[in-house]
Amino acid sequence: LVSILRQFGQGFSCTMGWARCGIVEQRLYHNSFLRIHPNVKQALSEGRPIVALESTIITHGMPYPQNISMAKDVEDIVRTNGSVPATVGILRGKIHVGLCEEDLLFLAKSKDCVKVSRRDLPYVLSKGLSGGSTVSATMIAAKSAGIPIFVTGGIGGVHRDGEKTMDISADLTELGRTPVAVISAGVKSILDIGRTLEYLETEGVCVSTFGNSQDFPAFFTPKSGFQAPCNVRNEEEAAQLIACSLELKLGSGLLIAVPIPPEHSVSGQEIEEAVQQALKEARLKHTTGKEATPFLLKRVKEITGGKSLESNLALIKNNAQVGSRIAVALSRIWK
Ligand code: PSU
Ligand code: MN
Repeated sequence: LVSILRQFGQGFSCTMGWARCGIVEQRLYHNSFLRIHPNVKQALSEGRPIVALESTIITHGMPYPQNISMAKDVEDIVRTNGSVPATVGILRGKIHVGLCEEDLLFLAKSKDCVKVSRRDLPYVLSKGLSGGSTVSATMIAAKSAGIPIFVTGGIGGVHRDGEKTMDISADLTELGRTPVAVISAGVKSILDIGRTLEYLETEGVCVSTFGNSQDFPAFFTPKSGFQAPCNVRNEEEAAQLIACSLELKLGSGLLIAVPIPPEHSVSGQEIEEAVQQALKEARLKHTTGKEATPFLLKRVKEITGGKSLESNLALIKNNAQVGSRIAVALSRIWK
């Protein structure tokens, strides 16, 4: 099998083909916790564009049944735009890269799935548990499988009052240490966006907006009031940015922030009021640690009467389209 994979590797004119085969070999012989779906494996061996997707958004970010229809729609959008979707999830102690419909439904319906970040992986895997992968855990899985592009809705960040509580998402340190490009709609205003951008700078993460503005988006709204350090105007420029980072072997990730399409954005003031109320409730209830983000997301949704969920769905689908096209553009220049 190794020799077949090597021959495959020789068929590629470029180093990425080799690197991918190397990763497949490594997986077969060294990482018994990784399961790559046959469709994803085939796409990897053929050098086709692939987009990794997270699953905490399914298990902890949205209610059933919106979560399952979102997960399937996003995969379809990735396919329609030319890439192979690879949703990452943890099932019975294995990290799956690429989920079948049954697995997706299991995660969407499950009430006791763990929210799995980098620090949770050894525990969850060694105990044979199941869970949704956060941005940090999904980046690790994507890197292990050889997938450089990952689409999500929003990443974690420095929480408001983070300078006192030290509640800073592991997503930010992961972006500093794992070479995967994360396509998101920026950072939610439940977080301290200014400090999040500062932290990303410290971690050496290349942060770029996508489109015709350098305004860093705030998830539900296209502008956060902060500027991103970089801007790419289209999929080709985004792919060149990612290819450059990979070629330099910086070892760090990139954050490509795609603003929500204006027709789906919620008024900044309406969101801010909901966020303030949710934060107050979280403080009263002493909701901290990994429960903080899911609690705030749920309350903002309830307070806005479901409006935030509608925008959430629209922006994720938009990110999936952009991310899939970036993966296609990258596959042309980075083999
Ligand atoms: N932000 C969202 N929706 C989400 C998350 C963040 O708008 O579903 C999830 C992502 O999986 C992210 C995680 O990686 O929450 C961050 O959690 P924490 O803040 O506990 O690091
Ligand atoms: Mn946290």
